[in-house]
Amino acid sequence: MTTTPQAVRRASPRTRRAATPPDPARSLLPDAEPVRLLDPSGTPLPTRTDYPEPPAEVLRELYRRMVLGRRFDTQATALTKQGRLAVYPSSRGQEACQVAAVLAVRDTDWVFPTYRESMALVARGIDPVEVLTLLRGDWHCGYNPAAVRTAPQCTPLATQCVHAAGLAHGEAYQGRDTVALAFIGDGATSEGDFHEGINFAAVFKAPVVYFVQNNRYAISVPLSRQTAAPSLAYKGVGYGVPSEQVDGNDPVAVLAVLTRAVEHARAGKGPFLVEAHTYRMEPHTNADDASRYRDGAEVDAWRDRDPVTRLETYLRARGVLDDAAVAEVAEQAEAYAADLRTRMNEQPTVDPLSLFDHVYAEPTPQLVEQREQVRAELAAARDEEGDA
Ligand SMILES: Cc1ncc(C[n+]2csc(CCOP(=O)(O)OP(=O)(O)O)c2C)c(N)n1
Repeated sequence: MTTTPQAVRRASPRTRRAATPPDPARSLLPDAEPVRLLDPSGTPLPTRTDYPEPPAEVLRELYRRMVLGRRFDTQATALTKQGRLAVYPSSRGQEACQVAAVLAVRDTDWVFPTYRESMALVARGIDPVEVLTLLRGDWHCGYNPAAVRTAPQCTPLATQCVHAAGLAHGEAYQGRDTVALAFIGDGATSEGDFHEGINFAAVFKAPVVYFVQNNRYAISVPLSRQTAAPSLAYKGVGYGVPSEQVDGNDPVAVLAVLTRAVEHARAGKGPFLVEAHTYRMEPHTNADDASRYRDGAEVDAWRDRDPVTRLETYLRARGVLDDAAVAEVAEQAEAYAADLRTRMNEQPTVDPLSLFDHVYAEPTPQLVEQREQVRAELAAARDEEGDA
């Protein structure tokens, strides 16, 4: 007797279940909805008992660093208008992501930032003047990456994903439990380096957390023109990497999800991918006009989901933040910005000839020639100034 398709469909439920192997992809997929622990008004949501809330003192520190971070960001934008900074990519609106991410890792872990992460770096405790050195037009990143376990801010999109995989693999290979946290934007997840980095990390179980800040735009390219994936977090499954989505304007949820992702990586279970849904409130940089590609009503809608206000409302309601504490943090933020202004207004002494240092261990003949050309031009300019 032959078995017809109809007969297979009629088979008992027990037989059918036994014939279906478990789907290994299921455990890798993110939840369909982003994790959210506070609603946009700051009211706690009782829906996610699987993500324990971080302790109150950690949340107070998260709030403090977010307020300082926002003030830093506003000051940096002002410095571009005063000619003290060549360019600045603001992360206003992304404070929950920027600050929670660095609170989720240890000082001994490594952070791999992009140009968008100046706020994250100051939240990590790096001197703000050092953080802005590159954007001021100097040739180096301003800080010693090895000393602060933070790579230089990457402008070439997604290259940091490969660096993070290599560093994390190297650290694990040497028996250390260092985790690498790689920031990346939504647009950059279309770059080859993102895919190569996450694939390498998955194959070698390198302890990397890939943290995608989906701020809806890659300069003027909206997410809808960037990907057909249901969400960017789904990009993990093809590489065997578990992932999660989170409301990126909910500071409590971002910290809870990233804390778990970091624990996963540190426990030797390999990389983890987190996608935070957030919004870039400012233009791509001060050199961009965002009104040419997005609508003011959209920006206003996101203003209502402000992460700083959301956390402040929640902490006040919980009784762990009051007027005096809020005023004290605001005062700290003003002092921080004033110090940054003063130091950024000091004329930096830069030696144009240092541009040629450290390009190669042995300078090429072309570099030697170009260096000589610049040296002669500088000397001539000095002579002219002397004559005048
Ligand atoms: C390899 C590479 N291609 C193109 C660019 C030019 N570029 C700079 S920023 C940017 C958009 C990136 O958007 P996204 O990854 O979403 O990050 P966001 O700027 O929104 O933080 C582009 C295309 C670049 N820096 N590097």
